[in-house]
Amino acid sequence: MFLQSLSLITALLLQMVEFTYQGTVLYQGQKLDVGSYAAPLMVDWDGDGLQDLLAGQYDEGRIRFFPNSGTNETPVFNEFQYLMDGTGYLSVPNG
Ligand SMILES: [Ca+2]
Repeated sequence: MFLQSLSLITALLLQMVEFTYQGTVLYQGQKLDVGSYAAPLMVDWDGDGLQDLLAGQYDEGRIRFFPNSGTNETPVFNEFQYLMDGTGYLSVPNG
C-alpha cells in the first residue's frame, strides 16, 4: 500500500494536477480548515470512482485524506485520516 501510494503521489505530481475549485469546501457541514499553506488535491484515492480530497498541511507536513461520501458533482467530506506508511505518518517537508 505504501509503495502504491508513493507511486500515485509521484504520478500526480508529474502530471502537475492543479486544484481549481473556487468554492468553500465543507467538512462535517462546517468550513474546512487544515491550517495555513494547505495544498489540496482532488483524486480518487480509494478507487471507488468518487473524487476524494487530499490536503497537505504546513503543520508537521502531514497529508489528510478525506474520502468523498457524496458525488463527484457534490462531494461530501465527513471524516479524514492522515496518510501513514509502515513507520508512521507520511509527511512532506514544510517551511
Ligand atoms: Ca474515492
